Formats: sequence, structure tokens, C-alpha cells
Amino acid sequence: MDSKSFFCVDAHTCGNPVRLVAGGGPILKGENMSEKRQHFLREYDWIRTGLMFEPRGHDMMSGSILYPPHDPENDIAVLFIETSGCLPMCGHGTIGTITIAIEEGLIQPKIPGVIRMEAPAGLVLIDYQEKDNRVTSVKLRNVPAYLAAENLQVECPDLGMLTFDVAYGGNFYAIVDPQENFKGIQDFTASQLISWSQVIRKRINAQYNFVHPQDATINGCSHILWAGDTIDPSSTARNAVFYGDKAIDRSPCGTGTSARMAQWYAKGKLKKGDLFIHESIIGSKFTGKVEDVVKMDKYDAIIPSIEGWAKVYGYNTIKIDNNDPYAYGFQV
Ligand code: PYC
Repeated sequence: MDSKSFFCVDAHTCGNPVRLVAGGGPILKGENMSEKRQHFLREYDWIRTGLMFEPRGHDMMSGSILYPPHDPENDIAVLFIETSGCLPMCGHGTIGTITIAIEEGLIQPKIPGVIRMEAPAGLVLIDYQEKDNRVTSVKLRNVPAYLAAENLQVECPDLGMLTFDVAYGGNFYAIVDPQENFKGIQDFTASQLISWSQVIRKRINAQYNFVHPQDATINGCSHILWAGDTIDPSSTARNAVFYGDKAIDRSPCGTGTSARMAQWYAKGKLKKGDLFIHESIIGSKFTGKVEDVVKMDKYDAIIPSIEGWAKVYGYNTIKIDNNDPYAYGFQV
């Protein structure tokens, strides 16, 4: 086959891109989305790199492919694709995917306003609001989030020794809070944070091993969450989340917000029922809430919810053509 076309709907969630592949996605093998994720990574990763990397995508590009649910009680199953690979879970990706899928009629939920979504990381329960055929907000009840380790240390170029915690919110996050050698994201540019993240993520994964207790395919500290002062004094906290090779999330990052709420819960700074308004690097906001408290293996975990909005902005039929030397994309 010389050329394959993908019908994509493009949106952004609070500033971060979501490219939903509505036509052309591969048929995958597996009993659940975790197994289908592994099949995709083994055999179809060229679709991800072709659609996410330059020249068809960019450093922040992120997307999804819809599948029928494995459990008939559920409405939809989702594979997340992005520049770094296939995430077990993506919060901004979920908000964008659900907005697109409802507005474009790609899902018919059993109960209007409610969607049960299977992600590789587990079941995610969603409520959404609509007005004039537009989705105005999406709230997702995420998989259990927990603090995995605290007060670890890593040497960072320019800054010196940094102390960080690691929390899981659908992906593993190294959380760097303001401290002696790092006063907060307000003092630095995105490109400084990116270059330090590239180095410390490698060092963290060489020094420490993080594996999800119920799914060993979810492992490694993939994201760095740098904290700092809020722009709006009414927000709870602000972050810059590094992912992929060169990306800082433009949204407040759903799995990062979940991880940070789990960290705050474990440190006694949040309790069940509390809200957490998280700001992104560009000042866009998600509203988080500690919905419930659960035991997950040895961890005292929380069930976080994240609420935000997305806007659909385009339709894009993208061709991956074997005659194109950059068919499968490139990164610089
Ligand atoms: O919103 O969970 C998220 C996310 C992960 C990577 C980029 N955004």
C-alpha cells in the first residue's frame, strides 16, 4: 500500500491540541484497551508518528482513536496517541475527544450527558454539558491516583540538586515543587524548563523504577510537573507539564492535575470533596475535585475528577504516503 488516508477532526482543550482520528484507524487485537495499546505500539506506531510528528504534527501534538467498548455496559473505548507514544490515560485528550465525538455524532451515549469510557489505564466516567449543539464542558472521573514516592533527589543542570515527589494520575509524574534551588515556573522560560526536563527525566528513570501495581505495562516516569505561582489569585496552583521530547502542555494537564491532587491528599493538603483549580503555563484552567478516597494495593489513593472545555476547529484528511520521504514524520 503506497498511501493511506486518515480523516481527523482537530480541536484544542484549553489550548492543547487533540487530533481525533475518526476514519482510517487500524483494527486492533486485545481483550481491553491496555492489550490493544500494546498491539498498536508493536504494529501500527507509524500511524502515530506520521500523524503526530512534523511535518503533519508538531511537538505538542496529541490525539486519539475510538474503538467499540469491550464491556457492553460502556459507551466507547479510546486509544491515546501523541508525540511520546500511546499514553495509558490523557485528561486533556479525553476532554477534547469527548467534545469532538459528541459534536460530530461519533458516539451515541446510552444516557445522554453521561459516557463510560474505557482507557488503557482503566474505566473513566464522564459527564458533559451541552448548549446549542456545542459541548460546553466535560468532567471526567479518572482512574485511582496516588503518591508513589516522596522526597527523592535528582541533580539538574544549572539549578543543582532538586527534591521531587512521584505521583500517578494515569501516567507517572515527577513533581518539582518550589524549593531552595527552584523558586517556581514564573522565573523561567518554557525552553529552559524543557531542556532541564529532558535531562532530569533520563536521570530519574535511570535511578528509580515506577511500575503500576495492577498493570506492569504502565511504567516509567514519563512526565515532569514543574510548579509555581498562579496568575489568578483565585486558582489553587499552577504548573508547567513536560511531555514527549519538547512539549509543555498548554492545558493544565488532566493526569498531571490528578497526580498533583493525589500528592496534596497524601500530604494532608486536600481532603475528600475539596476543589483544586489548576492553571496551565498559558493561564487556562481545569477544575479538579477529590471525589473519593480508595485503597489501591498498598496505596491510599483518590478518585480525582477533572473538568474543562475544548473547541473543535477543523477537519483534516491526512495522507501518509510511502513516496513521501517524511511519511512517518521526524523530530528535530
Ligand atoms: O492532560 O493528561 C493530560 C496530558 C498528558 C499529556 C499531555 N496532556
